[in-house]
This record gives sequence, structure tokens and C-alpha cells, in this order.
Amino acid sequence: ERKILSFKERASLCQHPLTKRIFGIMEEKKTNLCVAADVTFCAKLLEIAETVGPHICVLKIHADILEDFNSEFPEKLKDVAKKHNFVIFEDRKFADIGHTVYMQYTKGIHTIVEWADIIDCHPLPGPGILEGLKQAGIKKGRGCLLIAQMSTKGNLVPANYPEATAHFADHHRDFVIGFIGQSRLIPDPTFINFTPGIKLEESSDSLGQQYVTPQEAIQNRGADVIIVGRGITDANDPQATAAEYKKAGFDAYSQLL
Ligand code: 5IU
Repeated sequence: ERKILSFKERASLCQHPLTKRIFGIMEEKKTNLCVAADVTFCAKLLEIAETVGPHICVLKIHADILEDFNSEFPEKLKDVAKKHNFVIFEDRKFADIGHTVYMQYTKGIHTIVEWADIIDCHPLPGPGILEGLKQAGIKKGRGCLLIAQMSTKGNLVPANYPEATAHFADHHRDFVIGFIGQSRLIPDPTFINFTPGIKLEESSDSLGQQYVTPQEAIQNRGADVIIVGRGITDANDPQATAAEYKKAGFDAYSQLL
């Protein structure tokens, strides 16, 4: 039986300033909702950020699908994040050798390290990937999530992978702030568990995505933060729908306390 702590209690236990800040936002805004804004134009993304901003703790984006990405965009997004008090997560899923991910994180047209509070990576390449990302991220106070499991049908993640991932995180607490997965890996309350593949009704899409409900993810699988994309961005009223997911997520967590 794991002991569930409030977001406030968890914030107080955290050493990493970014984790502390995220739990603080979750407590203050009463939300454990992360919206995945997978859209292809900057104006649309900024509109979604404004619309759902009051209801989220984290906004997850894919900068590399923006057809009109430009150097002013991150500044505009940062302004919205500041206004509504959420953090920015670039879901780049780094997966290469340390030297290459260092460059992908800091160079190119996206210069991700300059604006993304959170990034994520596949632990598959071994410790070098974190060493590479850390070289740029630590001095800016950034944090990284380790991808421990995936939501997709038929994925190749082996059964012992989450355990090895947790071990990895334990050795890089100065940069790893948590996990992306479908179940809680370790009880440690200072790591944040993000779970994608969430909809109010269980379903799937035509490309392997599998959805569970906020209640299932939080109460039975140990998610802290639910990641919701199309369930909100494709809704007729994204703002009202975000409010609905926020309530479902926060109520599900609160019921565990
Ligand atoms: N995402 C997943 N599953 C995973 C991982 C990431 O869906 O296992 I790791 C991302 C992909 C997308 C978002 O950006 O989360 C989910 O979007 P939808 O709610 O629209 O399916």
C-alpha cells in the first residue's frame, strides 16, 4: 500500500527546483493536467495556450511540427506561460548518443534549451544521453523526463525496462525530474509521473494509440500528471473540456489522499 502525499507535501520534499515549482503550481491551480498541443502553426498553438492556460500545470508541444516556427515564437509562448503560470515541455524524445543530443538540444533552428523547462529522452542509449543533455540543461535549471513505457499498441518496451529506467533516474537526480509511463515505477514522491494516452472514455485511434480514463491512470496506475491531446484540442469547446479534464484529474488524485 503506497502512501499518497498531497502536491503541497511533495513540493516541500523536492530538491530539484523545477519539480518543486511544478508541484507548487499543481497545488495552487488545483490541476494535474498537461495539455498536448500537437498543432502545426504558431498562432494556433498560442491560441490553445491562452485558452487552456488557466487549467494546466504543463503545456507539452512538438516544436518540430510547427510549419512557421521562428525565433519570436518561444518568447511569445514564454509570455503566455508566465501569465497563466504553467511550464513548457518540449516532447523531443531525444534518443541518440550524448554528443548528438547535446547539439539537438542546443543548436539548429529550435535551440530547445533556451525555452523548454522540461524535455524528455529515451534511456535506451545509456547514461551518455543524460550526460550530454545535462551539459546544457543543468545550468539553466531545466529538467528531463525519462520515457519508461509507451501507450501504444504492440510497443517493444521490455518488461524489465521500467526498473532499469528508475535506477537510471536515481543516479541523475540533478536533472531527471520524473517519468513518462503507463504505471508508477517507484514510490519516490519527488519524481513526477506523467501518463499520456488519456481520454474521458476508453478508446483508441487508427495508429496504435490506446486511451484510458483519468481515473484509471491516476487511481489504478499511479499517474500524477495526465497528458491529454486531442481529447481537448479537437473538442468543440477546448476551454470547457480542459476544465472538465482538470476536475476529473484533480478529483481522482484528491480521492487517494
Ligand atoms: N505520447 C503518447 N504516448 C506515449 C508517449 C507520448 O501519446 O507513450 I512517451 C504523446 C504523443 C502525443 C500525446 O503528443 O502524448 C498524446 O496525444 P493524444 O491525447 O492526442 O493521443
